[in-house]
Amino acid sequence: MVKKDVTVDKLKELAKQLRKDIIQTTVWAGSGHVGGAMSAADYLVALYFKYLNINPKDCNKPDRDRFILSKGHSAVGYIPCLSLRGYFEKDKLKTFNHFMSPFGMHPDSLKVPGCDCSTGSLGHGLSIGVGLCLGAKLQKQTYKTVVMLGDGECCEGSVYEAMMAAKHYKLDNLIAIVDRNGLMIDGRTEDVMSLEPFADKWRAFGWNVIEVSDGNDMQQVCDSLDQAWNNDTSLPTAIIAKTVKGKGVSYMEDDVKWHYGAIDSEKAEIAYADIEKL
Ligand SMILES: Cc1ncc(C[n+]2csc(CCOP(=O)(O)OP(=O)(O)O)c2C)c(N)n1
Repeated sequence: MVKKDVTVDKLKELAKQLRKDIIQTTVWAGSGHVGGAMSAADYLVALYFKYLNINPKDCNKPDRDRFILSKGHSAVGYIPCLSLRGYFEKDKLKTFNHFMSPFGMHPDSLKVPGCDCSTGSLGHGLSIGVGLCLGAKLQKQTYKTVVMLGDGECCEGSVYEAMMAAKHYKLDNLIAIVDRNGLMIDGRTEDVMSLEPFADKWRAFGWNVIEVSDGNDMQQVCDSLDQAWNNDTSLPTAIIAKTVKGKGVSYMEDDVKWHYGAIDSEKAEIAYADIEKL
């Protein structure tokens, strides 16, 4: 059940907190894929605090909604979000990416409480989401599966096979969110492997498409998720959300150098001050 009492203002505050936790976790880890974690932070918070039917006290509830972080390298955003949502204490994030920690640079569903799917090798999450949605239909379960993809990830051909299957099997219980920050590991998507007209590609594959002009604006994030949750078509839904890589930190925003990086204490202080102003 969508939590109607969780307001946009409350979610904005939580997104600020998550961004600070991402910076702190990256400092503890020594380095991390911080840019794509910051672009995805608003959707992660909205999903975990308002939309997903989940219970941190009962991680394996059979009828829970599922979430797959297909862009698994953004674990430094996802795992602190699970902590913020109450799956485990924040103190445990101090071990992030350390030897023997449950928390690596990519999420491991056998070790991270609340994590439904191990990811990291790009291009697999949507296919796994298709399988979960088919399984839910066969078992007459009504839960939804949400898959978050990177736009650079959408260079992978397997994404398009999954898109085709989702329409074929009328998976109206599947929601894909593409974090369209325009950057990948080594440049702009449109220079490395152009995707445009991107939303039209999803439409051509038969999806119900919602385009979001600012996926870091919590009101727009919630409007798009309201629409997705109220999907009255028999089609799977794709939210194509324009975001900013490194969102919230002046020296990171829209700079491919911050796909992955290390943050020293001086840079961390600047980041916290920038985030406070959001
Ligand atoms: C199959 C595969 N190939 C290459 C990589 C290495 N890799 C990690 S992140 C990344 C770029 C992904 O770009 P995008 O999906 O746009 O992520 P974001 O900008 O949201 O961080 C690549 C190529 C990988 N993880 N998996």
